[in-house]
Amino acid sequence: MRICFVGPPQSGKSTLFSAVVTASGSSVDVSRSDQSHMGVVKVPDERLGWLSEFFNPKKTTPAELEIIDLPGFDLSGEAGRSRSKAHWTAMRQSDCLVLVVRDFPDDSVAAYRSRIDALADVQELLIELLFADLEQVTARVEKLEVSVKKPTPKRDEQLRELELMKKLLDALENEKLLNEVIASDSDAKLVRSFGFLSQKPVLIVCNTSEDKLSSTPETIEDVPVLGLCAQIEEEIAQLDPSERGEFLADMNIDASASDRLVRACYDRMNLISFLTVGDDECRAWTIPANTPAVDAAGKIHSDIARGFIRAETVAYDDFHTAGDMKQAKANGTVRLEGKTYAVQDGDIINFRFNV
Ligand SMILES: Nc1nc2c(ncn2[C@@H]2O[C@H](COP(=O)(O)OP(=O)(O)OP(=O)(O)O)[C@@H](O)[C@H]2O)c(=O)[nH]1
Ligand SMILES: [Mg+2]
Repeated sequence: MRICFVGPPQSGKSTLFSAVVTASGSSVDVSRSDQSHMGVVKVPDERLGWLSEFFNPKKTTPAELEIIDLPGFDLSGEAGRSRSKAHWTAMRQSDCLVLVVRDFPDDSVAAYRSRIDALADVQELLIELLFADLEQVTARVEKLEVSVKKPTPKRDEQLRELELMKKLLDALENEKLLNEVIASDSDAKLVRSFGFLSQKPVLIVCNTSEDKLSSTPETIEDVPVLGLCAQIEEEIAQLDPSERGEFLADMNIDASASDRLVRACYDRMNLISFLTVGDDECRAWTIPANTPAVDAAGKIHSDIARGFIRAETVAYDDFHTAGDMKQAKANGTVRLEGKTYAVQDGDIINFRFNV
């Protein structure tokens, strides 16, 4: 799963990126030729930490999230930069867009870009996503209208797609984001390869000054907002992990932005984690909510899905309360689930399979 930072120039995207990547202890921070950065962060999970202490395995593997940090660009052309093709592609290939807007005063930045207006920035970004989709959909409609005139074996399929594309075109022309319009799984499947931007889950990061943190709005344009101070977060990330807790408490912040951001993206993307445990490895796996057990098994290995027999499942909380597997079984909290069982966040699963 991949998230992508976008926003106006100098809004603090790279500062936040560096904070999140450093805090995660990840060494991956690749500067790419298109001026973007790529990093991998661990998804914080207290449950995995506890299980790892309990089982003392050779290896502990947290879930991971990829982050792309794109350089900002200004719609007004003030900054004289425009998004390159590579940047559009990076956005289309992401699973969640994080719009980072600036809400802090800074003289050095002010010289570069004078406006501090989070609402206007968000509105412009959302419109930008919409226009990018409009361009793609328009081109697709034009192409399909030509091809459906020919009696090819694909004609029925093309007619179906054309009907859907016209619906999308109508929505976009009325400034409706595609996530409101593409509702059914079959429609979503039909358009998946386009990577429409206004269809993606979006989260706003309001990069604000310390004194304004508590007054960050909960939503802007109906999109959830995470308020943070990127510069402070970067300082926190430089600290030794053991000192971070105290620092956060002093600042009256209950988790570092890195943790909160990753968690918030997880929620926006409707993702959950299930856990596997043992002496060799304790591991968290990322799946979409409501994934059937057999597909969760396939995440680990296609053989486990193919030879699926049962998912021996216990909720983390039940295991934690019981203290060990024997007691969890005695408490009747260890269940044998079938292929269609919808895996729950925090399920500890042992897949029984036979190939
Ligand atoms: N006061 C203050 N300054 C910040 C904060 N976050 C970033 N800055 C400063 O703002 C400037 C721009 O930060 P960057 O993180 O490079 O911004 P960016 O969005 O990556 O910029 P582009 O990639 O050029 O679009 C730098 O001088 C940062 O030190 C913050 O939370 N508070
Ligand atoms: Mg940057």
